[in-house]
Amino acid sequence: MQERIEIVRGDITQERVDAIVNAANESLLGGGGVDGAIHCAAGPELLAECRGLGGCPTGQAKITKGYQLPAKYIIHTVGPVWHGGGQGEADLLASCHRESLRLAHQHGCETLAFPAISCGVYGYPLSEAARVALETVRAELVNYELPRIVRWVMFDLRTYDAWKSVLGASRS
Ligand code: AR6
Repeated sequence: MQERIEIVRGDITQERVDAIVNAANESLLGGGGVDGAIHCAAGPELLAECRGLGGCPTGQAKITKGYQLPAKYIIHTVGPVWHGGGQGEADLLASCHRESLRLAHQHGCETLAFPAISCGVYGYPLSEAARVALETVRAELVNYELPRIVRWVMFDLRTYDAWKSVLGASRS
């Protein structure tokens, strides 16, 4: 299982994978952070498709085309805002990962890239988010042959280190 999970540093908009995941908000109409970078790189047709989706509740996911991205699809998921951990944040973050994987599987994606959902302006603590993300994906991959590879693409070193240390701890 572990060989199906990768953690790298980089800009997710440049990933040559079948689908990338966007950390969106419930409007699905763009924003800052990775969402802004994805809309900018994919081009205005992405916003046009998103307008027809009618938003997305927290913990759910919706898929669009990738337009000008190297990725064929974008899976837009809405992570929880961190309120201290007592408002179902971990369940919602796990659901984002499960729903994204399910859509990737349904669309025959061999490769899927995630950012650190909720770890920017939504304020989720890094090591707790890493644990939820990695445990959820690892448990779900047992049920699916596809995606074959799930890669986290981390923009900054702190996030990369948090994911690496959770993955390393689970390997030993
Ligand atoms: N590639 C990979 N990761 C990135 C990139 C990139 N190009 N740019 C930023 N990150 P955030 P959230 C990282 O704030 O916390 C938006 O406005 C970033 O360093 O983008 O889920 C939405 O519209 C951080 O580790 O998402 C929502 O309103 C991670 O992506 C809200 O932000 C997530 O940070 C969602 O907040």
